[in-house]
Amino acid sequence: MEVCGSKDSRTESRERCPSVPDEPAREPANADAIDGSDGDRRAEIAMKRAKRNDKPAQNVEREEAKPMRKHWWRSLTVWCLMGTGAVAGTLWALNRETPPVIYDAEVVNVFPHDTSAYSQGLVFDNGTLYEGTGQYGESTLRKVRLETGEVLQMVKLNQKYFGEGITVWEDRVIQLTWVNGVALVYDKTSLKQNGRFSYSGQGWGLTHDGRNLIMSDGSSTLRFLNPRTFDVVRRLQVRSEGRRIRDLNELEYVGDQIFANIWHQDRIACISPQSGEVTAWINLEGLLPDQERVDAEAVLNGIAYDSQARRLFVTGKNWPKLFEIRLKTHRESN
Ligand SMILES: [Ca+2]
Repeated sequence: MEVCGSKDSRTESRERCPSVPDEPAREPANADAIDGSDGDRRAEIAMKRAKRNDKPAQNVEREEAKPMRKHWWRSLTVWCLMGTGAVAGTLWALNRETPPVIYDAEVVNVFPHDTSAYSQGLVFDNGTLYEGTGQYGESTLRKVRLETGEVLQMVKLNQKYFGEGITVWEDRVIQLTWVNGVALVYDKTSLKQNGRFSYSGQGWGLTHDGRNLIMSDGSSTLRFLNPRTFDVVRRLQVRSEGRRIRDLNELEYVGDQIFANIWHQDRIACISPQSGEVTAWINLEGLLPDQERVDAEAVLNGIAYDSQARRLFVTGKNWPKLFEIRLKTHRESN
């Protein structure tokens, strides 16, 4: 009748019966079952039972301490989690509550600017001002004498291209085209085209941080590109006080920040290249009065930085002037 544990079938039954324990060093299950008259044997069994039931006090304490130790660890874990949460919450709140600085612009110099130049990209490199212009059939890349606005050298783009942002990378000038998905590469001395890259989506502004090219496309995302392959290295979402900032247009890397003017707005965002957070806004309202603008599309669109003399230049589409400006703190925004 008994299957599990029966002597002859033990191995087989252990596999079939989960309740079968490991092989014990067994004593008779019932001392009474021992052949009755052997008193010494009974006494030995009784002593063993007593030993088995009489656990050393040290072991008892250890077992009683287990729940306390578990409780202590649980409390410590809870406090650690609460502490971490509090620190993270504080950092988040500080980040949220630190508004960008507002700068006003003090005009240092005013230079002439070609009113036929639909400015899309501006760069100052080793004493030379480079400008890229847009519009189908009118797009150009040019070198300009800063002080007079005189065009020193110029190439016209194929009429199928709408020129956009430019940057100088090593001995080359790279110029984006709006929706053509093509970046044109020129020798920066001769302005002869000697290469091209392709990219997905639109091309608006272009600059670099000394390591990667940085490109805007009218959205709130900047793309960091390998300058030798144009492959996307990373993307940066630009936000100000929790809100995404769209229409990022002409770019310039200034110090350790990315400057981006916002399409159809007279202000420049100063962006952390690490976090994408706007750390400051440059207010340029009134820099060029409306009566000096040829039409509604004559908007701010051109930032260049002379890193050697630490001069900052701005202009716009068909603006008659190019401004050298100095930043001064206006107020903390609310
Ligand atoms: Ca620029």
